[in-house]
Amino acid sequence: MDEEGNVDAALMPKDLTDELIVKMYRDMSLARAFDAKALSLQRQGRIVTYAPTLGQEATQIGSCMAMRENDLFVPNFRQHSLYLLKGLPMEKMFISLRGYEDGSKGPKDFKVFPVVVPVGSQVPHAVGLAYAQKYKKSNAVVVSYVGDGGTSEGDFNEGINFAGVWKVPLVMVIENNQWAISIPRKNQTAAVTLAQKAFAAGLKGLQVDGNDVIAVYKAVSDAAKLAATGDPQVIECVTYRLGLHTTSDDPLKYRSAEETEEWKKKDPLVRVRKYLAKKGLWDDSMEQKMADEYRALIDDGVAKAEAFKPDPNSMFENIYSYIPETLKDEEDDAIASNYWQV
Ligand SMILES: Cc1ncc(C[n+]2csc(CCOP(=O)(O)OP(=O)(O)O)c2C)c(N)n1
Ligand SMILES: [Mg+2]
Repeated sequence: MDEEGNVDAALMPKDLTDELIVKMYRDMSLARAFDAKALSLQRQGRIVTYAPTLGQEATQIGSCMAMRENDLFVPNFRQHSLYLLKGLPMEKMFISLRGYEDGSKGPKDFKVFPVVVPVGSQVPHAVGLAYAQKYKKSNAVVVSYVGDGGTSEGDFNEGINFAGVWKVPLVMVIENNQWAISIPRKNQTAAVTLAQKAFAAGLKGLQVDGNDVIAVYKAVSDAAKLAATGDPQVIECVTYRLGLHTTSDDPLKYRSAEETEEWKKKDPLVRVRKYLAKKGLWDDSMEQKMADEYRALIDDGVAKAEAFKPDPNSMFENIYSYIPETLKDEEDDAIASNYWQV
């Protein structure tokens, strides 16, 4: 799909109905509305540091929609939309962003792993999880995400190397948003593409327009089918981080406003909306209705998250599978001192 919303009909995935494309647009819009709210709350001191997804919605929603119900997701720290799409309630999104682990606990059989911050460290986990699917003879495929910067890490290269040797059901999505904080793509690697890093590990690598939700959907659907047969795949989605690295960052210190303006012309939402409008599937009143619906959903989530009172003892959970003696002593002291009762 080009920037004017024109699609090459010969390349259109057969299973992609108009209804699904409307869903894609709605999901991308929810991701963007959530993102705007999170940024605003951080600026008011109501949530902790936040890594925006602005501009990267097609990569995330297209890849997520391409996977089947029982497939598993191993993100890094920027794929907030996966949690929303896979069923994490809105209030939990904000509870998590307010710093409470309770927000990461999804519904039963939740398919998305928690956020990880050490860059690249999710890749060996994803490969191990994919190996476990093969071992258990489950037909689930694992999709994992890494940034352009993350592909320079040992973890990424070690991970895909083992994926090739073990022939695991893995789709590795490289979310190439052109920047790793202040390091531009051209200073990240001399490799012509990031997709080609797959070849050294014996995997297939494909580069796709990461701002074209239909292209991402097609590439990841095809890759998932191959991965399920023990043929792991790497997909590089070429996109752009329109916003800040995180709320602790000021991109104007290291990149030009002109560059960002150029990428705004490739906005992944605008082209889908143009496509739908041309087909008579979307109009201004639907846009307004959706915006009102999402505002209510998000405001309700924020209100519930701000009313949430964490159990102070929960800070001792989720670290070990059991509580070691030393930590137990600290927990006992904390309970005895009642120090959180202020
Ligand atoms: C091992 C490690 N080194 C450095 C950092 C600090 N850091 C956080 S995000 C980031 C850049 C990541 O860039 P990229 O992989 O392109 O992902 P993006 O943030 O662009 O989504 C860095 C250097 C970290 N979290 N972990
Ligand atoms: Mg990046």
